[in-house]
Formats: sequence, C-alpha cells, structure tokens
Amino acid sequence: MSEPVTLNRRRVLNLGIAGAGAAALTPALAAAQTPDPLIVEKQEWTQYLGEGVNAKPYGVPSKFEKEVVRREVEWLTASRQSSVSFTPLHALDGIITPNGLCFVRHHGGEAEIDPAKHRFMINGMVDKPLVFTMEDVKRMPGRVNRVYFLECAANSGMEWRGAQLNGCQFTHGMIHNVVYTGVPLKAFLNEAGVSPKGKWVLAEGADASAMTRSIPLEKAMDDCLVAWAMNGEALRPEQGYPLRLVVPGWEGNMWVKWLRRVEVGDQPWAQREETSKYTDLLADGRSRQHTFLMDAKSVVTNPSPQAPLKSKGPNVLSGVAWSGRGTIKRVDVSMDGGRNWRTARIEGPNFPRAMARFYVDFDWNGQELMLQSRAMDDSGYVQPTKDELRKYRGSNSIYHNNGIQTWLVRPDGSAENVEVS
Ligand SMILES: Nc1nc2c(c(=O)[nH]1)N[C@H]1C(S)=C(S)[C@@H](COP(=O)(O)O)O[C@H]1N2
Ligand SMILES: [Mo]
Repeated sequence: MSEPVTLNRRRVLNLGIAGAGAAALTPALAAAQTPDPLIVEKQEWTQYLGEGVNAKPYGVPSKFEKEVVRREVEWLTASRQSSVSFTPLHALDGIITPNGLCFVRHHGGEAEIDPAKHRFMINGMVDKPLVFTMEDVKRMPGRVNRVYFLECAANSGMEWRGAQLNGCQFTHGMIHNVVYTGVPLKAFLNEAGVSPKGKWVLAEGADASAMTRSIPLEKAMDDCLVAWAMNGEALRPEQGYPLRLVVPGWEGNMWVKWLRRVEVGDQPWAQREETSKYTDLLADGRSRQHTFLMDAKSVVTNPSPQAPLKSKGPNVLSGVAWSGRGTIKRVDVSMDGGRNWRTARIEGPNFPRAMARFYVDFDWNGQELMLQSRAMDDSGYVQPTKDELRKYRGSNSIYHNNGIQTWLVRPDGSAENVEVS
C-alpha cells in the first residue's frame, strides 16, 4: 500500500459525515485524498429542489452513466435482424446483469408477442399433447427462482487466431447472468407423459427464425426451466418475452426464446443450429457435434481496455468467472502474463452455473502489467491457456473459446488486448 493519507479530524467534521467517526473512516479512505470542505460545500445540487417523485414511472440510470450501454461490433453486424449486441462487462459489478444491459442475439429479429395470444405446446412422443396459455403456465405448481449465466457459444469466437477486439465487452460480452423465475420443464413433460421411447426434445421459438434445438431428454428432465421473468420482472422482449427456455450451463443457442413448443422424439433432429452451426472444426479436420457444455472461463473486467487504470497506489482488480460444470471454486490472477499467480477473493453469492465475482486489492506503482485470470470449478476443471486450447482445437474454430485472456496495462494506465505465449 502507499503511504496512508493523514486525515485532519476537523476537516472530516466539516464534511458533515462525522457520525461515522473519523477514526473508522481512515482505512476506507486510504485510497482517497485529503478532503477539501470548501469544494464539497459549493456543490450546485444542494442549491435547488430535485425532480419530483414519479417523474420517471419506470426508472432509468443517471445521465452520467449514458456510456454504459450494449454495443455492437460493426463488422459482425451484417443485418440487425440476425445480429448480436454485447454486455458492457467493464462497467458492471456484483454478479447480476441489469435487464437493459443483457447482450442480445437473435436470428430473425425481435418477436413482438401478445402474451394473451401466446401458446406453449408439448407434443410428439407423449401420452397426451398439451397446449398452455401464459395463464396456465403460471398456474403450474413448483415455481422456482434460479440464477444462471447464459453464454453464447460464439463468445470470444473472434479471438481464435489472436487478439482482436479491444475491450472485455467485445471479447467476453456475449454473456449475462440473471435470476429466472419459472417452472421446471420436467413438470410440463410429466403432465403430458413422456413415452418410454422418448430420448430427446426439440425446443422451438415463435420468432421469424423459428429457432429449433435438440436437447437430450435427460437434461430436459434435470434442470431446464420454462421461465417468464428475469430479475423480478417479465422477460424483456429481446430476451424472449413472454417465455424462454433456460438450459443451465449449456450453450446460449439452446436457450430458445419466445418458446412455443417442446416436442419429444427418439433422436436429435439435425437442425441448422446443430449441424452447420454450433459444431466445432478441430485441428485434425474432424468436426465435433453436440458440444453443449460451456466450460469454466473468466475475465478481468477492470482494468481492461475500456476501463483503464487512472491512479497509482491502491487499486481494485475485478472480474467474473463461470462454469457450466458447476460452481466456481477458485480464481487465480496473474499480473505478469502467467509467471506468478495469486488467488483472488470470490465475493458475494456463488451459485452453480452462475457468474461469480472476484477481486484482488493491489497497489500499482505505474509498472507495466500483463493481467490474466484463471478459473477453476468444483469438478476440478481448470481454464486452459489459449495455446493449450489450440493444441486440440486448432484455430479454425468459432465456438467454445474459453482460453485465458491477457490485458497489457501500460505505464499510462491504458490497456490493450494481447496474447502471450
Ligand atoms: N427463438 C430464438 N431463440 C434464441 C435465438 C433466436 O434467434 N431465436 N438465439 C439464440 C442464441 S444464438 C443465443 S446466444 C441466445 C441469446 O440470448 P439473449 O438474447 O437473451 O442474450 O438466445 C438463443 N435463443
Ligand atoms: Mo449464440
């Protein structure tokens, strides 16, 4: 740590925060400057009345946060109807992604669905096919609340052949982590009565792309949810309002939005999204199919290219980690490109198949840093380096790039996406 800042007790009293006790404030302010009461007292917003209650019936962030928005990568945006926006991970904290900042990926535009007219059907190899209204869906017994990350399998897909995009929003922002409210898919399948021949289900969306994915029945009966709420309110239209499938720990593409149908069958359907897309070309020329699981991964969100270091002395490194296999057990951080590692502090709720937040309190004297983070989960899986990953996967892949990310932090505090080998 740098030299502790000496606090003049009288000046603290002048600030009007003496209630907390000057002595108790000293450690928390170790990274701050000596307060100047004159400046504090002149702040203009103490001079006039603020906006009245309910001026904004639906609250929005402060205008000073207007840069904190979803962003696109221009060369990835051939058409807005089949595109992706990215979560501003560098500007968020804690573990929950705010609804308005959750990245959006869709293949046929955002469906606008009247919930009164929406129907959810279970059909195929079942005793009795069933059709549910949204009201019926919400009357199902066994409602649950669960926090899960959703990561598009193409997250970090642009980085296979080397460092590309400057910012964790773009390299890692095809992920969000919210609390879902819904009912286990199993309850609907049991109600319809799955035939003993049933081995797979096909989930289908009601959007123009009619997104369809095959999911093993075992997973469907395990932890999949039929969800209508995220973070306590109705799903946002772009996230599948009024109903979406939640497929914990598995690739985002399977989380069918605007969910209208689940069909039971005895084999996978070989839809577009599980044949020509979402399969992985390997180094030896063969292709992997049905790579559903999202492996353990992490990224340092601060500092990062969009969030440079601004001050020497005490700083807080922050990041997120997640694993489709289970719970994040440990995150190690390196500041010298992977030579030395220290264990980060995982802070806050840490649920299986959800994002975990980590911190390292560190002191920066202006030296160059090569920041990396490495996640480990409770299955024993350790996040690989990009070189380790390429040995088996080659570099012609798009999906499932969970290699360790490196940010170079320069003496002026600016940061850049680099690779070390
Ligand atoms: N109906 C439907 N569901 C869909 C898609 C789609 O285009 N249509 N895109 C999928 C893909 S590729 C991903 S990564 C996730 C993205 O979810 P999000 O928009 O909530 O981030 O939704 C999946 N579900
Ligand atoms: Mo995706």
